[in-house]
Amino acid sequence: MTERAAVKAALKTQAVETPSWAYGNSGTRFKVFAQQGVPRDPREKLDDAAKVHELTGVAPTVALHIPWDTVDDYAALARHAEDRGLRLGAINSNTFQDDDYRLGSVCHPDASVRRKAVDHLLECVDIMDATGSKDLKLWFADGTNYPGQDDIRARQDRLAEALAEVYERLGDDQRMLLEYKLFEPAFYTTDVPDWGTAYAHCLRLGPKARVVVDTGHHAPGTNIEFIVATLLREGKLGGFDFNSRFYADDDLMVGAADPFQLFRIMYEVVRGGGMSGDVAFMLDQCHNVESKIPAIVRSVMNVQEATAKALSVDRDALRAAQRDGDVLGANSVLMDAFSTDVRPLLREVREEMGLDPDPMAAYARSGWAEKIVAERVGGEQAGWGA
Ligand code: PSV
Ligand code: MN
Ligand code: MN
Repeated sequence: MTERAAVKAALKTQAVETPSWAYGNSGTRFKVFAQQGVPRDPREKLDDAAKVHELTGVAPTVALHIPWDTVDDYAALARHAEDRGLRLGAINSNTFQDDDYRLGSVCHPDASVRRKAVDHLLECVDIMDATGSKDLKLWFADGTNYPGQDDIRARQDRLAEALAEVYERLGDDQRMLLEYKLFEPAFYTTDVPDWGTAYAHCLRLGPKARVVVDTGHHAPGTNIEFIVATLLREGKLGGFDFNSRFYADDDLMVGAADPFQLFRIMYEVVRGGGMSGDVAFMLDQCHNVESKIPAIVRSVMNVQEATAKALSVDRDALRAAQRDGDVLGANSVLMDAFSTDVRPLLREVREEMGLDPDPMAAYARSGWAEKIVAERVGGEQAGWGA
């Protein structure tokens, strides 16, 4: 296989998971702008996700969020997905929306609230059994706002205890993906604030527990690719929640704010053997002012572009320059790959997959946007949170 053919083959097998909540209305704490044609239930979200997969060919799974995507029959929902060429992906838990969780969920000082939270996580594993989902994705809003509010160390003990109970419940092929976030909604301490804390818990739990890197969850200036390299080296990178940020947890389209950072991350993924299928490439975005489906298509394409550039790095030349201590030469090798226009290559990849080479234009021509606006009348639109 030529190098170009190998790059194309890798791009054809890469899978990007789209989040059910990105198809619904979302906003800031100031306002949610409703858009016409937005899904009213989980099935309609899957219908939109199927469109994204049809256009890109590389978005075969959809992450669910419970209870936002609650249905009576999860096996039937999985069949609805299958009928559209999709599978259900990670199950995201939600222990941050009930009044009971004012002081936390699995880290709450009151054992009865912790019990409620753990029961929800166990229910999520039941749902995974019904949907065939492999990953349980955990993000906790737990934390404190004021020094002294609660015992930092005791909260870690409660967290460890809760995670251990859920870990025990996982099936052989199921994984627990633990996501960290620097701050928000808590402003003084967050109970899983960084990759080190997530890693320490995952290490204790065992091989089925891995860390999720949400690209919007770090302090400004954090070298995310270093974290990626380290987690991959330790066999503990479970996946990504891809999005862009200019300031904090902005949840913008991935690759929009800093395509160079996305390339650097993808280079470490490629370098560290992360293209094997073990690392989940998920999107975690909210589209507030832009149209949902084309925004998700754009994000999928941005991941592909960064991946294509990362796969195109001349690794022999890079190794040689690094070995020779050729600082500028090594940097040039990497920059050459980043500066390459990979869009023609991706157009070829899509044509070889029987797809339109330009998914954005194909969506605009498809009539889907007009169809959902005409058909999805009445009922309540789904939002980030319902
Ligand atoms: C909240 O910060 C958040 O954006 C996390 O990144 C989760 O992955 C996502 O919501 C869904 O719960
Ligand atoms: Mn996330
Ligand atoms: Mn987030």
